[in-house]
Amino acid sequence: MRFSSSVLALVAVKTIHAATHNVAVGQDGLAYTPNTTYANIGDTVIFSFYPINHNVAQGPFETPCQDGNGNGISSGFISSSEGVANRTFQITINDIKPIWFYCSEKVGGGHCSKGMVGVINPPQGDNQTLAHYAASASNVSTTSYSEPKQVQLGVVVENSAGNNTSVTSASSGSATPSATAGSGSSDGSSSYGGSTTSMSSGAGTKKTNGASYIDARRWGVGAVAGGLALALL
Ligand SMILES: [Cu+2]
Repeated sequence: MRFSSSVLALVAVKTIHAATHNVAVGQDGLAYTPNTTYANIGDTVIFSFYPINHNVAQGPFETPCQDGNGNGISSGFISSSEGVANRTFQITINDIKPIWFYCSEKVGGGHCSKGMVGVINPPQGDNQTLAHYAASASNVSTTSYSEPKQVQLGVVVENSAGNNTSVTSASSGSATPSATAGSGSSDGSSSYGGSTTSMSSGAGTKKTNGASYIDARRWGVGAVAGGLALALL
């Protein structure tokens, strides 16, 4: 009994000390910054997206720019016209296996081929390095890229710090911009026109694609729940 309780204690400590790692996507050109992350089980990795259009897709080391069986993490495309996007992609590390990932945007010769690759927990003492992965990727034609999946093995979360706003970003609070954004005139709720300090939170609500927005909200609920769970720990 004594033994098992100390195991439990260890587990608890490990949970409490779960860390958060941040990765900027496209902030420094066609790159993830940092491109290598060392994360423990239970840690969270948060990807923040910069212009113009990127994603994070996992695939086997042997076949860069391709998602293999398609069962790995996938952020779906997240775009920003300026500054950090108003959505992030977040994953929780469930084991310490390497996670090789890339951007499957094909514009400009293909981001993956241009070096937009990264890894979480690269193998140690192994010749599978990120440099090798990138070198192989540079030879992959965009016609061979896997089509990006939708969100998988992670959540897309509203990023209130995001400023992906177009002309008239409303101040209406990030949580419920919703369908009205597209349909226009009717309710006039969140007064644009007038006023003042356009916004406190800076939570821009992107109006262009309602579909993925709703999706983001849906995932956001899970994230909030996850956050609560963390807080309870
Ligand atoms: Cu990209």
